[in-house]
Amino acid sequence: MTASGASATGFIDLRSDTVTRPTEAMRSAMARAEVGDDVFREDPTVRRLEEEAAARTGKESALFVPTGTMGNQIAVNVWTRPGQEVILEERSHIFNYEMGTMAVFSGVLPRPIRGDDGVLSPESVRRAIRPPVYYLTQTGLITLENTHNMAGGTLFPCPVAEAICDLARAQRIPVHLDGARLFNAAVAQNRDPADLARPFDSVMFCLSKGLGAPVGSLVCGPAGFIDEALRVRKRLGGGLRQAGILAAAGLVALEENVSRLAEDHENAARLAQGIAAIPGLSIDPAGVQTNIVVFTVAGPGITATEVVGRLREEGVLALAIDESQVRAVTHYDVDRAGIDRALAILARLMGRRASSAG
Ligand code: TLP
Repeated sequence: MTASGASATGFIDLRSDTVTRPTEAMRSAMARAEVGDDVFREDPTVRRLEEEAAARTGKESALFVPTGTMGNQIAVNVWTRPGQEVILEERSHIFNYEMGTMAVFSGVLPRPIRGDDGVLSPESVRRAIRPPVYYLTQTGLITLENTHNMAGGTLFPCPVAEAICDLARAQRIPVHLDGARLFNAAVAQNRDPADLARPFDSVMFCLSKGLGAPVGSLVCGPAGFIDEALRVRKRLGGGLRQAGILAAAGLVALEENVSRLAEDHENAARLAQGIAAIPGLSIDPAGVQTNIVVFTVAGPGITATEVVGRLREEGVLALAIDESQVRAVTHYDVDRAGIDRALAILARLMGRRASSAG
Protein backbone atom coordinates (compact mmCIF):
# COMPACT_ATOMS: atom_id res chain seq x y z
CA MET A 1 0.00 0.00 0.00
CA THR A 2 1.37 3.44 -0.86
CA ALA A 3 0.79 6.71 1.00
CA SER A 4 -1.97 7.64 -1.46
CA GLY A 5 -3.83 4.42 -0.67
CA ALA A 6 -3.15 2.88 -4.07
CA SER A 7 -2.22 -0.78 -4.29
CA ALA A 8 1.19 -1.94 -5.51
CA THR A 9 -0.06 -1.83 -9.11
CA GLY A 10 -0.40 1.93 -8.72
CA PHE A 11 -4.15 1.83 -9.25
CA ILE A 12 -6.89 2.08 -6.69
CA ASP A 13 -8.55 -1.03 -8.04
CA LEU A 14 -12.24 -1.18 -7.20
CA ARG A 15 -13.26 -3.35 -10.16
CA SER A 16 -13.84 -6.41 -7.98
CA ASP A 17 -12.81 -8.09 -4.74
CA THR A 18 -11.34 -10.81 -6.99
CA VAL A 19 -8.27 -8.63 -7.66
CA THR A 20 -6.69 -9.15 -4.22
CA ARG A 21 -3.31 -10.81 -4.21
CA PRO A 22 -2.41 -13.56 -1.72
CA THR A 23 -0.99 -12.47 1.63
CA GLU A 24 2.44 -13.51 2.85
CA ALA A 25 0.77 -16.01 5.21
CA MET A 26 -0.99 -17.59 2.23
CA ARG A 27 2.18 -17.76 0.17
CA SER A 28 4.10 -19.47 2.92
CA ALA A 29 1.24 -21.92 3.62
CA MET A 30 1.17 -22.70 -0.12
CA ALA A 31 4.90 -23.34 -0.17
CA ARG A 32 4.67 -25.72 2.80
CA ALA A 33 1.40 -27.48 1.85
CA GLU A 34 1.26 -31.24 2.17
CA VAL A 35 -0.11 -32.51 -1.16
CA GLY A 36 -1.25 -35.62 -3.03
CA ASP A 37 -3.27 -36.43 -6.13
CA ASP A 38 -6.75 -35.07 -5.48
CA VAL A 39 -8.31 -36.98 -8.39
CA PHE A 40 -7.45 -40.06 -6.29
CA ARG A 41 -8.78 -38.01 -3.32
CA GLU A 42 -5.33 -38.27 -1.77
CA ASP A 43 -4.56 -34.62 -1.16
CA PRO A 44 -4.72 -34.10 2.62
CA THR A 45 -4.82 -30.30 2.43
CA VAL A 46 -7.78 -30.32 0.02
CA ARG A 47 -9.59 -32.78 2.29
CA ARG A 48 -8.91 -30.56 5.30
CA LEU A 49 -10.30 -27.53 3.47
CA GLU A 50 -13.39 -29.51 2.39
CA GLU A 51 -14.02 -30.60 5.99
CA GLU A 52 -13.58 -27.04 7.18
CA ALA A 53 -15.99 -25.75 4.50
CA ALA A 54 -18.61 -28.35 5.40
CA ALA A 55 -18.30 -27.42 9.08
CA ARG A 56 -18.51 -23.67 8.42
CA THR A 57 -21.62 -24.01 6.26
CA GLY A 58 -23.22 -26.68 8.46
CA LYS A 59 -23.42 -29.16 5.58
CA GLU A 60 -22.49 -32.83 5.58
CA SER A 61 -19.84 -32.61 2.92
CA ALA A 62 -18.01 -30.22 0.59
CA LEU A 63 -16.02 -30.24 -2.64
CA PHE A 64 -13.18 -27.91 -3.68
CA VAL A 65 -13.69 -26.46 -7.17
CA PRO A 66 -11.53 -24.02 -9.15
CA THR A 67 -14.22 -21.34 -9.60
CA GLY A 68 -17.55 -20.18 -8.31
CA THR A 69 -19.01 -20.65 -11.75
CA MET A 70 -18.02 -24.30 -11.78
CA GLY A 71 -19.47 -24.76 -8.28
CA ASN A 72 -22.81 -23.24 -9.29
CA GLN A 73 -22.98 -25.21 -12.54
CA ILE A 74 -22.16 -28.47 -10.79
CA ALA A 75 -25.09 -27.80 -8.45
CA VAL A 76 -27.40 -27.03 -11.39
CA ASN A 77 -26.31 -30.24 -13.11
CA VAL A 78 -26.68 -32.49 -10.08
CA TRP A 79 -30.09 -31.18 -9.02
CA THR A 80 -31.80 -31.01 -12.42
CA ARG A 81 -32.73 -33.08 -15.47
CA PRO A 82 -32.59 -31.78 -19.06
CA GLY A 83 -35.72 -29.90 -20.08
CA GLN A 84 -36.47 -28.58 -16.59
CA GLU A 85 -36.58 -24.92 -15.52
CA VAL A 86 -34.45 -23.13 -12.94
CA ILE A 87 -36.07 -20.22 -11.14
CA LEU A 88 -33.61 -17.43 -10.44
CA GLU A 89 -33.35 -13.68 -10.04
CA GLU A 90 -33.16 -11.63 -13.22
CA ARG A 91 -29.78 -10.01 -12.36
CA SER A 92 -28.25 -13.16 -10.81
CA HIS A 93 -24.74 -14.30 -11.64
CA ILE A 94 -25.91 -17.77 -12.69
CA PHE A 95 -28.23 -16.26 -15.28
CA ASN A 96 -26.07 -13.40 -16.59
CA TYR A 97 -22.41 -14.21 -16.15
CA GLU A 98 -22.07 -17.96 -16.50
CA MET A 99 -22.18 -18.04 -20.28
CA GLY A 100 -25.49 -19.87 -20.60
CA THR A 101 -23.80 -22.95 -19.18
CA MET A 102 -26.99 -24.20 -17.59
CA ALA A 103 -28.43 -24.57 -21.10
CA VAL A 104 -25.26 -25.87 -22.75
CA PHE A 105 -24.15 -28.34 -20.09
CA SER A 106 -27.32 -29.26 -18.24
CA GLY A 107 -30.00 -28.66 -20.87
CA VAL A 108 -32.15 -26.59 -18.52
CA LEU A 109 -34.03 -23.33 -19.05
CA PRO A 110 -33.68 -20.30 -16.84
CA ARG A 111 -36.90 -18.82 -15.48
CA PRO A 112 -35.74 -15.35 -14.43
CA ILE A 113 -37.89 -13.23 -12.13
CA ARG A 114 -37.23 -9.77 -10.77
CA GLY A 115 -36.63 -9.28 -7.07
CA ASP A 116 -36.43 -6.05 -5.06
CA ASP A 117 -32.73 -5.43 -4.45
CA GLY A 118 -32.15 -8.96 -5.72
CA VAL A 119 -34.48 -10.45 -3.12
CA LEU A 120 -37.16 -12.71 -4.61
CA SER A 121 -40.46 -12.77 -2.76
CA PRO A 122 -41.87 -16.15 -1.74
CA GLU A 123 -45.07 -15.19 -3.57
CA SER A 124 -43.27 -14.56 -6.89
CA VAL A 125 -41.42 -17.87 -6.53
CA ARG A 126 -44.65 -19.68 -5.69
CA ARG A 127 -46.25 -18.27 -8.84
CA ALA A 128 -43.26 -19.27 -10.99
CA ILE A 129 -43.23 -22.91 -9.84
CA ARG A 130 -44.89 -25.06 -12.48
CA PRO A 131 -47.83 -27.18 -11.40
CA PRO A 132 -47.20 -30.94 -11.67
CA VAL A 133 -49.06 -31.29 -14.96
CA TYR A 134 -47.44 -33.86 -17.24
CA TYR A 135 -47.48 -31.70 -20.40
CA LEU A 136 -45.90 -28.63 -18.70
CA THR A 137 -42.22 -27.90 -18.36
CA GLN A 138 -41.25 -28.74 -14.77
CA THR A 139 -39.35 -26.68 -12.20
CA GLY A 140 -36.13 -28.52 -11.35
CA LEU A 141 -34.34 -26.05 -9.10
CA ILE A 142 -34.50 -22.63 -7.47
CA THR A 143 -31.31 -20.60 -6.94
CA LEU A 144 -30.88 -17.54 -4.72
CA GLU A 145 -27.86 -15.23 -4.39
CA ASN A 146 -26.55 -13.86 -1.06
CA THR A 147 -25.06 -11.32 -1.14
CA HIS A 148 -26.60 -10.24 -4.41
CA ASN A 149 -23.78 -8.92 -6.55
CA MET A 150 -25.46 -6.75 -9.20
CA ALA A 151 -28.15 -5.44 -6.85
CA GLY A 152 -25.24 -3.88 -4.91
CA GLY A 153 -24.08 -6.53 -2.43
CA THR A 154 -27.50 -6.73 -0.81
CA LEU A 155 -28.35 -9.21 1.92
CA PHE A 156 -30.99 -11.86 1.36
CA PRO A 157 -33.10 -11.74 4.56
CA CYS A 158 -33.09 -15.09 6.39
CA PRO A 159 -36.86 -15.30 6.97
CA VAL A 160 -37.49 -14.76 3.24
CA ALA A 161 -34.94 -17.44 2.31
CA GLU A 162 -36.57 -19.80 4.80
CA ALA A 163 -40.04 -19.15 3.41
CA ILE A 164 -38.86 -19.84 -0.16
CA CYS A 165 -37.01 -23.02 0.88
CA ASP A 166 -40.07 -24.23 2.84
CA LEU A 167 -42.40 -23.84 -0.10
CA ALA A 168 -39.86 -25.47 -2.43
CA ARG A 169 -39.36 -28.40 -0.06
CA ALA A 170 -43.13 -28.96 0.10
CA GLN A 171 -42.97 -29.55 -3.66
CA ARG A 172 -39.67 -31.49 -3.55
CA ILE A 173 -37.79 -28.79 -5.44
CA PRO A 174 -34.18 -28.29 -4.29
CA VAL A 175 -32.83 -24.80 -3.59
CA HIS A 176 -29.19 -23.85 -4.21
CA LEU A 177 -27.53 -20.77 -2.74
CA ASP A 178 -24.98 -18.87 -4.80
CA GLY A 179 -23.12 -17.70 -1.71
CA ALA A 180 -20.04 -16.43 -3.55
CA ARG A 181 -19.95 -13.78 -0.79
CA LEU A 182 -21.63 -15.80 1.98
CA PHE A 183 -19.01 -14.67 4.49
CA ASN A 184 -19.68 -11.01 3.70
CA ALA A 185 -23.36 -11.70 4.36
CA ALA A 186 -22.53 -13.45 7.64
CA VAL A 187 -20.15 -10.73 8.91
CA ALA A 188 -22.54 -7.91 7.92
CA GLN A 189 -25.28 -9.47 10.06
CA ASN A 190 -23.01 -10.84 12.75
CA ARG A 191 -24.36 -14.32 12.04
CA ASP A 192 -22.91 -17.76 11.61
CA PRO A 193 -22.62 -18.63 7.88
CA ALA A 194 -24.19 -21.99 8.74
CA ASP A 195 -27.36 -20.16 9.82
CA LEU A 196 -27.54 -18.46 6.43
CA ALA A 197 -26.88 -21.74 4.60
CA ARG A 198 -29.23 -23.87 6.75
CA PRO A 199 -32.45 -23.75 4.71
CA PHE A 200 -30.66 -24.53 1.44
CA ASP A 201 -29.99 -27.95 -0.07
CA SER A 202 -26.61 -26.81 -1.37
CA VAL A 203 -24.42 -23.74 -1.15
CA MET A 204 -21.41 -22.48 -3.08
CA PHE A 205 -19.00 -19.97 -1.58
CA CYS A 206 -15.81 -18.39 -2.97
CA LEU A 207 -12.40 -18.11 -1.33
CA SER A 208 -11.09 -15.90 -4.13
CA LYS A 209 -13.26 -12.83 -3.50
CA GLY A 210 -13.16 -10.81 -0.27
CA LEU A 211 -11.46 -13.67 1.55
CA GLY A 212 -8.41 -13.02 -0.62
CA ALA A 213 -7.30 -16.51 -1.71
CA PRO A 214 -5.86 -16.68 -5.23
CA VAL A 215 -8.10 -19.51 -6.47
CA GLY A 216 -10.97 -21.63 -5.31
CA SER A 217 -14.56 -22.12 -4.26
CA LEU A 218 -16.41 -24.79 -2.32
CA VAL A 219 -19.69 -26.43 -3.11
CA CYS A 220 -21.34 -27.84 0.01
CA GLY A 221 -24.33 -30.09 0.65
CA PRO A 222 -25.47 -33.60 1.60
CA ALA A 223 -22.97 -36.46 1.13
CA GLY A 224 -24.95 -38.00 -1.76
CA PHE A 225 -25.00 -34.66 -3.57
CA ILE A 226 -21.24 -34.25 -3.13
CA ASP A 227 -20.60 -37.82 -4.42
CA GLU A 228 -22.40 -36.86 -7.60
CA ALA A 229 -20.74 -33.41 -7.66
CA LEU A 230 -17.35 -35.16 -7.72
CA ARG A 231 -18.31 -36.93 -10.97
CA VAL A 232 -19.61 -33.74 -12.54
CA ARG A 233 -16.48 -31.82 -11.53
CA LYS A 234 -14.36 -34.41 -13.35
CA ARG A 235 -16.63 -34.27 -16.37
CA LEU A 236 -16.09 -30.50 -16.53
CA GLY A 237 -12.33 -30.92 -16.40
CA GLY A 238 -12.17 -29.67 -12.83
CA GLY A 239 -10.34 -32.65 -11.34
CA LEU A 240 -7.12 -31.06 -10.07
CA ARG A 241 -4.06 -32.99 -8.96
CA GLN A 242 -1.82 -31.47 -6.23
CA ALA A 243 -4.48 -28.88 -5.47
CA GLY A 244 -3.38 -28.72 -1.83
CA ILE A 245 -1.17 -25.83 -2.88
CA LEU A 246 -4.35 -23.86 -3.58
CA ALA A 247 -6.34 -25.28 -0.69
CA ALA A 248 -3.60 -24.18 1.74
CA ALA A 249 -4.23 -20.55 0.79
CA GLY A 250 -7.97 -21.17 1.20
CA LEU A 251 -7.47 -22.45 4.73
CA VAL A 252 -5.52 -19.31 5.61
CA ALA A 253 -8.31 -17.21 4.03
CA LEU A 254 -10.90 -18.85 6.30
CA GLU A 255 -8.65 -18.65 9.32
CA GLU A 256 -7.49 -15.05 8.99
CA ASN A 257 -9.66 -13.05 6.62
CA VAL A 258 -13.28 -13.51 7.68
CA SER A 259 -13.71 -10.97 10.47
CA ARG A 260 -11.76 -8.28 8.61
CA LEU A 261 -14.50 -8.20 5.94
CA ALA A 262 -16.16 -5.70 8.30
CA GLU A 263 -13.48 -3.18 7.28
CA ASP A 264 -14.42 -3.61 3.62
CA HIS A 265 -18.04 -2.97 4.56
CA GLU A 266 -17.07 0.22 6.42
CA ASN A 267 -15.06 1.39 3.43
CA ALA A 268 -17.97 0.68 1.09
CA ALA A 269 -20.32 2.68 3.34
CA ARG A 270 -17.81 5.56 3.36
CA LEU A 271 -17.52 5.41 -0.40
CA ALA A 272 -21.31 5.42 -0.82
CA GLN A 273 -21.75 8.39 1.52
CA GLY A 274 -19.10 10.31 -0.39
CA ILE A 275 -20.66 9.48 -3.75
CA ALA A 276 -24.10 10.57 -2.55
CA ALA A 277 -22.66 14.05 -1.97
CA ILE A 278 -21.22 14.39 -5.49
CA PRO A 279 -23.50 16.28 -7.92
CA GLY A 280 -24.25 14.19 -11.00
CA LEU A 281 -23.98 10.84 -9.18
CA SER A 282 -26.69 9.14 -7.21
CA ILE A 283 -26.86 6.34 -4.65
CA ASP A 284 -28.79 5.60 -1.48
CA PRO A 285 -26.00 4.94 1.04
CA ALA A 286 -28.47 3.12 3.31
CA GLY A 287 -28.75 0.43 0.63
CA VAL A 288 -25.04 -0.41 0.81
CA GLN A 289 -24.94 -3.33 3.22
CA THR A 290 -21.65 -5.08 2.39
CA ASN A 291 -18.64 -4.43 0.11
CA ILE A 292 -20.34 -3.63 -3.22
CA VAL A 293 -21.28 -0.09 -4.22
CA VAL A 294 -23.42 0.35 -7.33
CA PHE A 295 -24.07 4.01 -8.17
CA THR A 296 -25.91 5.76 -10.98
CA VAL A 297 -24.45 8.39 -13.24
CA ALA A 298 -27.43 10.71 -13.24
CA GLY A 299 -28.40 13.25 -15.83
CA PRO A 300 -27.82 13.31 -19.55
CA GLY A 301 -24.52 13.84 -21.31
CA ILE A 302 -22.28 11.33 -19.62
CA THR A 303 -22.39 7.55 -19.51
CA ALA A 304 -21.07 5.09 -16.94
CA THR A 305 -18.42 3.99 -19.45
CA GLU A 306 -17.16 7.57 -19.77
CA VAL A 307 -16.94 8.00 -16.00
CA VAL A 308 -15.04 4.71 -15.72
CA GLY A 309 -12.70 5.76 -18.56
CA ARG A 310 -11.91 9.09 -16.90
CA LEU A 311 -11.40 7.42 -13.53
CA ARG A 312 -8.87 5.10 -15.11
CA GLU A 313 -6.89 8.06 -16.44
CA GLU A 314 -6.67 9.27 -12.85
CA GLY A 315 -5.60 5.91 -11.43
CA VAL A 316 -8.93 4.55 -10.18
CA LEU A 317 -10.46 1.39 -11.61
CA ALA A 318 -14.19 0.58 -11.48
CA LEU A 319 -16.63 -1.28 -13.72
CA ALA A 320 -19.48 0.06 -15.82
CA ILE A 321 -22.25 -2.51 -15.47
CA ASP A 322 -24.65 -0.82 -17.87
CA GLU A 323 -25.13 2.57 -19.53
CA SER A 324 -25.74 4.43 -16.33
CA GLN A 325 -24.44 2.26 -13.48
CA VAL A 326 -20.95 1.87 -12.09
CA ARG A 327 -19.85 -0.84 -9.65
CA ALA A 328 -17.04 -0.33 -7.12
CA VAL A 329 -16.08 -3.18 -4.79
CA THR A 330 -14.01 -2.80 -1.64
CA HIS A 331 -11.41 -5.34 -0.47
CA TYR A 332 -8.22 -5.57 1.56
CA ASP A 333 -5.95 -4.16 -1.13
CA VAL A 334 -7.73 -0.78 -0.89
CA ASP A 335 -7.68 0.95 2.49
CA ARG A 336 -9.56 3.96 3.82
CA ALA A 337 -6.99 6.37 2.37
CA GLY A 338 -7.55 4.75 -1.03
CA ILE A 339 -11.31 5.25 -0.70
CA ASP A 340 -10.85 8.93 0.21
CA ARG A 341 -8.52 9.41 -2.71
CA ALA A 342 -10.97 7.72 -5.12
CA LEU A 343 -13.73 10.02 -3.80
CA ALA A 344 -11.62 13.13 -4.28
CA ILE A 345 -10.86 12.11 -7.86
CA LEU A 346 -14.50 11.30 -8.59
CA ALA A 347 -15.66 14.65 -7.12
CA ARG A 348 -13.04 16.52 -9.14
CA LEU A 349 -13.91 14.91 -12.44
CA MET A 350 -17.66 15.32 -11.96
CA GLY A 351 -17.04 18.97 -10.99
CA ARG A 352 -14.94 19.52 -14.10
CA ARG A 353 -17.70 18.06 -16.19
CA ALA A 354 -20.34 20.31 -14.55
CA SER A 355 -18.25 23.45 -15.15
CA SER A 356 -17.51 22.52 -18.77
CA ALA A 357 -21.21 21.75 -19.36
CA GLY A 358 -22.27 25.05 -17.74
N1 TLP B 1 -18.33 -12.45 -9.84
C1 TLP B 1 -17.37 -11.62 -10.53
C2 TLP B 1 -17.79 -11.38 -11.98
O1 TLP B 1 -18.00 -12.60 -12.62
C3 TLP B 1 -19.01 -10.54 -12.13
C4 TLP B 1 -17.25 -10.31 -9.80
O2 TLP B 1 -16.29 -9.57 -10.12
O3 TLP B 1 -18.08 -10.01 -8.93
N2 TLP B 1 -21.50 -15.90 -8.09
C5 TLP B 1 -21.39 -14.58 -7.83
C6 TLP B 1 -22.47 -13.91 -7.05
C7 TLP B 1 -20.28 -13.87 -8.28
O4 TLP B 1 -20.21 -12.56 -8.03
C8 TLP B 1 -19.28 -14.54 -9.01
C9 TLP B 1 -18.09 -13.81 -9.58
C10 TLP B 1 -19.44 -15.91 -9.25
C11 TLP B 1 -20.58 -16.56 -8.77
C12 TLP B 1 -18.45 -16.73 -10.05
O5 TLP B 1 -17.22 -16.86 -9.46
P1 TLP B 1 -15.92 -17.19 -10.36
O6 TLP B 1 -15.46 -15.87 -10.91
O7 TLP B 1 -14.98 -17.77 -9.35
O8 TLP B 1 -16.34 -18.14 -11.40
